[in-house]
Amino acid sequence: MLTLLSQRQVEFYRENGYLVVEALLDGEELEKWRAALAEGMARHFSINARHNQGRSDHYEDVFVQCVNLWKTSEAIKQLVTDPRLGRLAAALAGVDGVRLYHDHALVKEPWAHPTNWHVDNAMDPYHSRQSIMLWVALDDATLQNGCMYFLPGTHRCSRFDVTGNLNETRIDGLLADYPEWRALEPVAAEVQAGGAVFINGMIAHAAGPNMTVHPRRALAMLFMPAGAVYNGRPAALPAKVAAHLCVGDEIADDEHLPLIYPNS
Ligand SMILES: O=C(O)CCC(=O)C(=O)O
Ligand SMILES: [Fe+2]
Repeated sequence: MLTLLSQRQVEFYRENGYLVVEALLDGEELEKWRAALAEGMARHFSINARHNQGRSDHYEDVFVQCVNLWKTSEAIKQLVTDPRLGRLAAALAGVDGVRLYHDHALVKEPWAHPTNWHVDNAMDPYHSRQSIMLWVALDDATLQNGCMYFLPGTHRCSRFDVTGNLNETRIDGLLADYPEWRALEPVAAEVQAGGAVFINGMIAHAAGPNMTVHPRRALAMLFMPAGAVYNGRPAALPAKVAAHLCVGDEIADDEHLPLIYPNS
């Protein structure tokens, strides 16, 4: 596993709001991650309904998403709580420590629709420009099968009150709130299997449709800066964690939101 990033990579991330890293995983690790994803998703669907409950058909046509596989799969837990990944994320975000807010599997099936433009952290239970996601490609993510796209630099001027809507049929709903971004050229982030994209929680991003007959698999980790405080939006927090939080409280539940780095 790649464990060091260059100063140039850190600068690129801070300037643009995302960073593509090739070969985060070596070939053997990639196979282990793929097997863990298959096992973790099978286990998830043996417990949960196959369909994303409460979601419209449109969202189901965008991807199959499974949140918090680490809670039911020991194999996934080992991967997504790896302090080496937390250390890379913390270095890019410029924070002392990170907690795992949640993991999620994102599988774009053949003919899946595009992922609408959105801003992740605006939906999260804490607001921070240092929130960071690590999105690991378990298949080559290409222009054909739905790689991600970014509006570079938008992580510095996006607002916490505008999320974009993953559920509507228009891909560009987010831009109704940011008409000035219509002039920005999106950058496609193709990445080979085993590579990854670090994504600032406040950058505008999207993904294309899958125009191939193979799934596009990814496993992502949302890392919350240690010390982040609750904004009153429960989002994907476990209900029992949210029930004990008041707006302004630090979110520091070691059982449900483990400190990944430092992990002493
Ligand atoms: O995998 C995708 O298509 C998009 C994922 C995404 O936007 C996210 O995980 O926040
Ligand atoms: Fe996203």
